[in-house]
Amino acid sequence: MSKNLSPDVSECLELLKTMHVIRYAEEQLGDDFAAGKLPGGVHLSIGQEAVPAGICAHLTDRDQVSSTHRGHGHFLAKGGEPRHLIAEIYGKEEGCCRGMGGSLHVADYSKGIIGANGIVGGGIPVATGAALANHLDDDGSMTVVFFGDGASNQGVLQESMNFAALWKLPLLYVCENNQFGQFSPTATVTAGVISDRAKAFDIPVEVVDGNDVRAVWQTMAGVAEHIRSGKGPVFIEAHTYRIRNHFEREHLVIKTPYRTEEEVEKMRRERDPIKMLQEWLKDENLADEATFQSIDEDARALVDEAVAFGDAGTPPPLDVGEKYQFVGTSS
Ligand SMILES: Cc1ncc(C[n+]2csc(CCOP(=O)(O)OP(=O)(O)O)c2C)c(N)n1
Repeated sequence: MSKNLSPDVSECLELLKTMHVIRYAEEQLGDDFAAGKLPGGVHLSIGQEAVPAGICAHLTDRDQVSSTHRGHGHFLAKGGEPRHLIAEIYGKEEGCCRGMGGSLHVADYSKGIIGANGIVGGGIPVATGAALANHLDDDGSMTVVFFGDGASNQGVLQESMNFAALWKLPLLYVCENNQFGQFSPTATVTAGVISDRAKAFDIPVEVVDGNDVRAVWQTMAGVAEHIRSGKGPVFIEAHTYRIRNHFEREHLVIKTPYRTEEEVEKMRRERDPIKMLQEWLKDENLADEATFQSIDEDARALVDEAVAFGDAGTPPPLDVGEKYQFVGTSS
């Protein structure tokens, strides 16, 4: 399925910018949470940015993505506006769901972002329905469902794979195997090889280094072509690593460590997808520090603008329940 096609320099720089925007937005949200500024919690995907960046680079607004509780990166990589994400998480009317969804439910249908989901595996049946619509529309569009290694143990994944394989749905399963499900190392709660589950349904499988954005991009180039040509679903297992805690207040509730500081530090040092791409570009003499700095500054400016937009946003109206939750109650 591999097309042997690699991203060119300008595509690499685009990928770098996408990863920077995700990183800055999430670092900002982590700081905001610590400062008590957010009305809800956040699950950050810092360290995992290469997966949504490399996958979504091959999607258009007509394609759909469904996501997880760790969904900011999917939202941004699929073209969601940083200001709509930040305003949403700040609980403002200008957010992508009018501040009613928060981090766990970010969505923007105009961009094909059909929703993050707080229920582990909950995005899988939603994506199956979207892919059925793609199939019936027969317009070359496709759906991607991102989910974690923990979600691979949910029964609904098997139901979806059975249906998608039989109907040859244009559906891509992307399992972000970040080595943990909440506070449990994956190996202690998940039997076998995750992508082998797809083989039981004759769904083609690709396993990729999910911290190497060029590898993810390259894998997706072939996979998207395969899916769009009507050959049915594909399963990608992307190996990556969650640098941050499961959620931002984890240290207050988890007393028994499930990984060492040294391990996290080593991953941060050696396997950061942003550093990995920059080092490769430098080693190949394809980009220099000045280019990196300018991309970094552009990404930071986008996030700063998003924060200002969110700060200036409108708090929910006092009649919020009546306005958004109940239909047809007022005459
Ligand atoms: C159906 C369901 N069961 C349990 C939970 C609690 N929960 C929230 S996140 C999580 C771990 C999910 O792990 P994984 O799918 O690997 O995603 P990751 O957090 O690693 O991104 C669990 C068990 C939930 N939200 N939904």
